[in-house]
Parts: sequence; structure tokens; C-alpha cells
Amino acid sequence: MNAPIVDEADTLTRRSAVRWTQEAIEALFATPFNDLIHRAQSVHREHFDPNEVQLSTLLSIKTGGCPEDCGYCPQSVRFNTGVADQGLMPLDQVLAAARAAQANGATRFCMGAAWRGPKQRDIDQVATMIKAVRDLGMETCATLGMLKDGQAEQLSAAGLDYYNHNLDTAPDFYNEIVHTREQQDRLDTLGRVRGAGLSVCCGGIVGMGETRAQRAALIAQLANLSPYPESVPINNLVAVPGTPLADAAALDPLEFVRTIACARITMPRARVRLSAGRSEMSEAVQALCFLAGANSIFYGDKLLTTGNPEVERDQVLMGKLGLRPAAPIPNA
Ligand code: SAM
Ligand code: DTB
Ligand code: SF4
Repeated sequence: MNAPIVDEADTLTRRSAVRWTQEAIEALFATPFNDLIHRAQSVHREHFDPNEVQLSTLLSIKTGGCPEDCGYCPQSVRFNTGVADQGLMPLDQVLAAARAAQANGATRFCMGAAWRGPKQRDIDQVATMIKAVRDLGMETCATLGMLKDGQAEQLSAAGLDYYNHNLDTAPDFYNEIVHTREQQDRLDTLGRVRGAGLSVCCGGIVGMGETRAQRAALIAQLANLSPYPESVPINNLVAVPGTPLADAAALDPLEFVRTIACARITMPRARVRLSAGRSEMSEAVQALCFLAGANSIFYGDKLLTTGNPEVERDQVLMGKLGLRPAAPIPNA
């Protein structure tokens, strides 16, 4: 019934050998639900306080007008989604948003920009934002698109802790969703991020019409990164009118929970983040996701351009479940 046990020594030394085959993860997906969740929760308890959740707040520092054509994204210039293009946000507004997020209990602040990749001038301006946010005592994360040689080092020097760059979907499905770049470009950026010593935040989206085997392939690709990402955002597609995926059939919520469980089992020490799509999820499904090993959320009334549960609603949910926010990192 069980897929191959994770070799703990392998995890510790973070060897580059394939840790998880797609087939082994497909076998996990096919496990009876109760067995799968029990296993995921057991792995979770070996590595984390099961009643703690890490809170990350997102801010779109540069919105819309992106030249890429990612079929899920409301910010592509190619789709008519009603998202207004906005230039880079001024520093004082970024800082005000970070202070508000911190006051609400968030420990990580993630700045997102709708770029194919940043130019040197963009890096300089974002570096100033990163320094200022870190000086507040928050962990910093940025998601700015593809990076060129040397850019990750500059972001790291400014005090960046995490860089978010998702693989988004299975290698054999990627080209059906995105036509303006290859998934290998994403892997190249992730290599630069690792090379600069930054922590990696990398996950994907489910509910885009992929098969279960393709969901397993995405998880396998993430789990076999060496080392695997410190943060793994699992997004449930927000089907935005005007995007090519506007009419995608919603994923069965229990399949979403299974995806979370597979991420937890295969990446035991990662923060697995319940990401986009939470507004459309019942409290009961979110509770199952926490049981399956999710231990992080995007926290704040907005994601980048779409909605997220209100802070007060999340505080009520955390109260009902007895979940405590993770403490801020002492050396931030
Ligand atoms: N432009 C940068 C990039 O693509 O890496 C950074 C911002 S981009 C919006 C960050 C991530 O948001 C994407 O990789 C994707 O996983 C997620 N995302 C975008 N639109 C989404 C949607 N409608 N539903 C779920 N996730 C979405
Ligand atoms: C991630 O994996 N999900 C976040 C964050 N990383 C940048 C973004 C979700 C965006 C959802 C669509 C929107 O709000 O525009
Ligand atoms: Fe641009 Fe990122 Fe949206 Fe793709 S996901 S269209 S790169 S903002």
C-alpha cells in the first residue's frame, strides 16, 4: 500500500539522486484517503509543530501588462481581464503595506511583480524595498520573474530571504499553458536563486485540466530539486474571466487535499503553503489541508490581483482549529 519510504539519510544529505519517481507519487495519490492523510500527518509531526501555521502576506508591487502568456494569469497583457496596468509602487506604499501585514501577525512579506524578468533599474528599486522591509524584522520574499546571471546575488545582498518562482505544472503539460517560454527557463532561474544562497519558494497550480499523473509529475519535479524548496506554494487555479482557463472545470476538493498530502510526504521539511484558491474553499476543506500537512497560508485580504479570505475570517478559522501563527524569525 505504501509508496517507497523516504530515505532519511538521503533527505539529510540532500543528494541529487532522484528521491521520488512519478510512479511512487502516483501510488501515493491512489492510497485510500484516510491512510494517505494519516501518513502525511505523521510525517508532518516528525518535522513541525502540527498546530503552527506560517503567515505570508503578498503585495503586488507592479501590476498587469506582463508580456508573457501564462494561460492562468490575469496579469498578461494578452488577455482581457480588466486588470489595470500599474507601474512600480513607491517605497512608502510598500512599507505601509508591510507594516500593516506585520501588525496583523504576518512574518513574511512577498513582493510580486508582473515582469517577464526585472531590468537592472528594477533590481535597484526592489533592492531598496527589500532592505526597508527586512529592517522591519520581517522575512522577505520576491517574485519578479526570470532572473539573469548576477541578479539573484544582488537581491541576496539587499537582504532577500526567499525567491518565489513556480514550476507551475508537469513538464509535459507546461507548453499547453504557456507559450512564451519553456519550463527549462524556470529551472534555470531556480538554479541562479540557489546559486546565490537564497531560500527557494517553488510550487505550482492544480485545477488547470491536468491529469492526476501530471499532478504527480509536478510534485516529483519539486521533490527531486536538490535540495527541495524550503517553501512549496500549492495554488488551486483561480479561474479568472478573460484568461484562457476561465472555464476550466474545478478540481475535486479532495483531490486538492491529496495533492497537499503528497507534497508533505515527499518534501517533509518544507513549508507547504495553501495558496491561491482559498477564498473558494470551505473551512472544512482548509482544515483537511492542514491535517494533510499544509503549514503556511497567504494571509491578507488580497493575493496579487484576486481575492483572499479576509484577515478577520482567517483569525476566526485559526481560532476554531487552535492553530497558532509561527513566531517571527529572531534574526530577521
Ligand atoms: N511574473 C512572475 C512569475 O510568473 O514568476 C511572478 C508573479 S506570478 C503572478 C506568480 C505565480 O502566481 C505564478 O507562477 C502562478 O503559480 C501563480 N498564479 C498566477 N495566476 C494564478 C491564478 N489565476 N490561479 C492560481 N495561481 C496563479
Ligand atoms: C504563488 O505561488 N502564488 C501567489 C504567489 N506565489 C506570488 C500568487 C497567486 C496569484 C493568484 C492570482 C492573482 O491574485 O493575480
Ligand atoms: Fe506574467 Fe508571471 Fe502572470 Fe506569467 S504568471 S503572465 S510571467 S505575471
